[in-house]
Amino acid sequence: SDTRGPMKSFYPFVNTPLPYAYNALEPYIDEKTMRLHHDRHLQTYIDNLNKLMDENPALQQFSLEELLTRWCRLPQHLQVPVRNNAGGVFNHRFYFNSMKEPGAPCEAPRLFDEMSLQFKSPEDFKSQFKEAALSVFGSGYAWLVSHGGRLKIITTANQNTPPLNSMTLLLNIDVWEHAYYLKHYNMRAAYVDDWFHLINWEAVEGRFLAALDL
Ligand code: MN3
Repeated sequence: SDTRGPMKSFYPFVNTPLPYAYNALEPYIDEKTMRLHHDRHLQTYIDNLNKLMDENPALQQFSLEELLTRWCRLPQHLQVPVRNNAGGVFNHRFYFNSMKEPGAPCEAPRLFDEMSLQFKSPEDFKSQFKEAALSVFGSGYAWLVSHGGRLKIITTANQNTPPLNSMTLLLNIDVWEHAYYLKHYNMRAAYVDDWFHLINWEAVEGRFLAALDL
């Protein structure tokens, strides 16, 4: 899972490479967008988080995930910077790791069964997820999560992360304009439609099964 075990990461954080080539998501997401998004936008969150933790060594004991569950108990002047920068690192990694090159067969049989129970069908899930992604005012994310044994679609503003101690995160889409503006201009709906071709359903299925403790 992305929120437990070997995926835990600690200060100093490094910008791990994408799990695919920068142009692997063409034609749905272009190479230039991926280079800017990973090498500049994510890098900036990593640099800012490392700087914050460099200046506040008491934070260095916490993993990325722990920062995201503890930010509200930190001294007040650290709360927003930790939430924004740790969130910016976590949310981007989760987004990049939730995509793969288009075309290869890639399914999530157990999750699709559950979607059929809870959303009528995987197609109904898609339309509800798209609606959520379009509903984010300004910058943020739409997420598929498992919460109390139910699949839920939620949104977060800015770089806020859903509560990791009560929800299992399954999938997210970054709807900040930098995720799509070079190719799709201001047409977020076209970006979301294209992004559906890139979902790494095997990874999402893995997170779903881990949440069931299978
Ligand atoms: Mn982004």
